[in-house]
Amino acid sequence: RLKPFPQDFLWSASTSAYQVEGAWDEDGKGPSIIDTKTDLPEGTSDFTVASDHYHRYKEDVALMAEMGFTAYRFSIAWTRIVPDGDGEVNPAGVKFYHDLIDELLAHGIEPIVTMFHFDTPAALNEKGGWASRTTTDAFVRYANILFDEYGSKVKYWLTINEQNMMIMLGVKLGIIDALTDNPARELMQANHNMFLAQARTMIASHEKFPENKIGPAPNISYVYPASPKPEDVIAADNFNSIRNWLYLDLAVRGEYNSVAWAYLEEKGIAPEIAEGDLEVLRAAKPDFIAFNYYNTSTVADAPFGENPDGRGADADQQIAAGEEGVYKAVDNPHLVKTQFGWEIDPVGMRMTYRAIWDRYRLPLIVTENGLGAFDELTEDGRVHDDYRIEYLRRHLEQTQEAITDGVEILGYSPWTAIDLVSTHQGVAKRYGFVYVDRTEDDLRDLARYRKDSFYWYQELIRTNELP
Ligand code: BGP
Repeated sequence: RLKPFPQDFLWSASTSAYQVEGAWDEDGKGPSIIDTKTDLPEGTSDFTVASDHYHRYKEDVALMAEMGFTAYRFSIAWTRIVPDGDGEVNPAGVKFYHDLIDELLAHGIEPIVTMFHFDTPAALNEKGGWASRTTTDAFVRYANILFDEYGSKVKYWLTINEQNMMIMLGVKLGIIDALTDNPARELMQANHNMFLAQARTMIASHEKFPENKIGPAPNISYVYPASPKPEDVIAADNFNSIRNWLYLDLAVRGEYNSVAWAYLEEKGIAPEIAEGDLEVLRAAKPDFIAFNYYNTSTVADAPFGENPDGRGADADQQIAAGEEGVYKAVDNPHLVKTQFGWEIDPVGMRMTYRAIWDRYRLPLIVTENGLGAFDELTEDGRVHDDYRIEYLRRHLEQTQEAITDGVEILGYSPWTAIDLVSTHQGVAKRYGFVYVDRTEDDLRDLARYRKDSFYWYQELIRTNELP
């Protein structure tokens, strides 16, 4: 009954530069805001060595090839290419990504490149960060450098990773700074400026390389009402508008949806829109929508006068919080959680595919999905991560359901190809098909070990069918 995965389906996995590369100050790389953070949020590792992929990329690409990857999603560190964000270009940084891309292509692996994954150049941050249009212009220039260097080799481009999470939770996660005394307003200005940067970048890509494909990569998650109570249903719709559609409507249609705009105005945090901005936003069209999916949200009514944020300290990119008068996030009693408290909802992924497809009718690529767990390396050098296989299998079953529902899906790129450092929960929270031997404080030898999920994914890719 289920439709098969398309023959040319992109079987991939993902990483991001600052979480996997290490070599944070080598070969002319400038500091990003991740590198200059001195007071890291609790539980966060430093990223100076990470998984040392910068020095071991050949070994890592060989492992990806062994699994049979037909694509690999990674990000380029802006400050390797332009160390201070908008000045001189660093030839050694440019060369590193040529080498990586060439290595992938030599193994028949299609690169899927994220241009920006949380690592804003520190020098631009000092000049006002994303709330300043200096950063918008600098990004567009950087993007053009990337197209000129790699545009003839790289067909798939992602502009900005999880812009919505950066804006909603980035300060807490330590991946963006808010520098003024009205941070919520400042972040919404940063958001607007990022969309302008993205729109101009999409237009530039289409002009320079019409055959290449480019799109946004937000984190999208279906929102359930906590009950059929009409007030809960409205709360779910509100949260959906400000968490999901605010971001995708701007990326795809170049407009603020009316519910989100009313919310921004009411809060006094609406961005300043300069003349001509909306024309630029509307002129840009993505070729696909990439999205990261970990789980759904469930929300209830949040009456004024009651504090709806019952889990403020636990909130992160997958554990929603709440806002008085808007929504209150609650646990979904029908779902179990990972070891890190994230609900697991494969059917919600099918709903997410359908919701995005229904609203925009653009092909989709999953650029993250996966299970963070405390993996254990056994004495014989294996990792028995049957829980991860189960997680991925159930999400891929629902992906096939969505394909059968008629959704056009181009590829699946789970988080992560190899173990790397979590955004805010350290080295012990692992996602990879390949185990990297290090702990928080002890780098050991950073040796690579194939997990059981490695062989499972290999079999899946070989047969193009779920084992
Ligand atoms: C997404 C980010 C990734 C990644 C992932 C897992 O929000 O795009 O960079 O880290 O979540 O999150 P974590 O590392 O917090 O478990």
